[in-house]
Amino acid sequence: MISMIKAVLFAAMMGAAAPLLAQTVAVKDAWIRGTVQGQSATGAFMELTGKSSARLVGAASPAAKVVEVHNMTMEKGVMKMFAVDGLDLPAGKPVRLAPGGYHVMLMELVRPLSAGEQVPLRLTFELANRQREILDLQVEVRDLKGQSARPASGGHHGH
Ligand SMILES: [Cu+2]
Repeated sequence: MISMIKAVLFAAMMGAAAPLLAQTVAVKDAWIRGTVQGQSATGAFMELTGKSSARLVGAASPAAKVVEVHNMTMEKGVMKMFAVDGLDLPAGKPVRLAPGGYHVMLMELVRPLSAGEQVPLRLTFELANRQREILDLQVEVRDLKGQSARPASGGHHGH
């Protein structure tokens, strides 16, 4: 923790412009919902935990031309989905991106995504000192119901 703070302070003092490779935010249970032929968009879901406070401010993937952070709310009985400019991650508190709520939206997909494949996804975070961190992931595509194509590996009960 101390060394991380020192590293961040050092970067701030140096006025570093280049994004750091992410060490601040941990990702758990990331998955992308698989698509059918002709479907142009899908969602990526995961659990994010910041060691210190951070904000998810962007995402990108070679599988989609447009990637945005979205949220969903119920409005007069209708689910509405909209882009947000970021998602706050309070220090030490897991934040879930899950169907029906926050998600990373992949739009203008360049091809269908089938269960079992791995899709690169890059997340950009902004830290409390405005420094940006990049996190590159390989995210497993699951079927439409969110089931893994791989045999269950246990430990999938949430808390
Ligand atoms: Cu969306």
